[in-house]
Amino acid sequence: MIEELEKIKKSALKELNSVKNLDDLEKWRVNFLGRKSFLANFPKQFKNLSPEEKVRIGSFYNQIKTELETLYQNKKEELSQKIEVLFDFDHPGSKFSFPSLPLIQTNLKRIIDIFRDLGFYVIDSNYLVSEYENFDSLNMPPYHPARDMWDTIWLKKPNKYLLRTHTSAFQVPFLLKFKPPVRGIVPGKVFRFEATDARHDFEFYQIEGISVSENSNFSHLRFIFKEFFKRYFEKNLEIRFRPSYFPFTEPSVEVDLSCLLCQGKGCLVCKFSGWLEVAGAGMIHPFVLKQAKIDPNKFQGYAFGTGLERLIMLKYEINDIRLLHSADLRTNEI
Ligand code: FA5
Repeated sequence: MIEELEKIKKSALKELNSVKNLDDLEKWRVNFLGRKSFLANFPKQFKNLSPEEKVRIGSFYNQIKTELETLYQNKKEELSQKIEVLFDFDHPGSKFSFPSLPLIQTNLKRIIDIFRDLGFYVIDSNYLVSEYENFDSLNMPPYHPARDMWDTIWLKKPNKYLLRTHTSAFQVPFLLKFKPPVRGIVPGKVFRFEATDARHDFEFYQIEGISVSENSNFSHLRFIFKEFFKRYFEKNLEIRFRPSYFPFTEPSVEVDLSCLLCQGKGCLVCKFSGWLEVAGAGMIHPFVLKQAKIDPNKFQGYAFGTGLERLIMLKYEINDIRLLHSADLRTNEI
């Protein structure tokens, strides 16, 4: 009988070792300590034993039973503290990985690197600017109707301050700080009080480019655009320069790229035109050069402002700009 008890103890310890969760532990309890278990029914054999054997085997039986009950309690406590992580091997789902950096940051960094390679300074700038910086310095006095081209978020206090509607607000501060000949970019967020749709958001990023020297001219601007697009998109895209109007450039153009989302066939993003506007540009107006204390008879230059999200949309074939600012992690897994 002693041998039988030892055998049961051995197999109970062995099985307890492989118990990994509370369900299995309950099965173990029923098997070794439950009403129908060998141990629970063992005392029935005592009636055939002599009084000495009853004492000897009975105390050995009690010792084993107490030991197994204690082990059971300890294991129960240990398993109750563990949070069980179950993995369904039949339906493992798709791999989930956090992007190291969101699309906006990685692409902005790439663009900054391209312009650095093309010989442009990079400067940081403020979101909050004065009315003079955003409008007056750019040839748009208070009565100028062109101010309506930018739906503006004004501050109540201090008044005459606003969230910049475009990075062009930094043309004059940039040129005051760095004297010509100079080339630089001002990347950053801009804000507009406007309704959103697939290609417009109320806050987005622009990259302002400025180049002033004795002979910065329109063909330089075209070259910089072509080179920038080639390096950024890593292929040759069709570029279109369309005559346009900005009070701070003369002549002015809008720059369009063939819509990669629909291969030029027409879609909601390109408003069924086959082209997507990605930048405004032109030769800097003499009025602006004078604000920066630069002699327009001696120096000339070009400027451009391109929208970062529009470029990302084309590169990654994203058909709604709002996805880029949403919390949907799938957008950044591209
Ligand atoms: C401007 O903001 C001018 N400051 C650009 C400029 C700079 C002209 C220097 C001349 C010289 P515009 O409002 O068109 O222009 O915006 C420029 C670019 O920003 C657009 O081509 C587009 O790519 C992007 N953009 C404009 N509005 C939005 C919007 N609501 N959402 C996302 N991107 C926009």
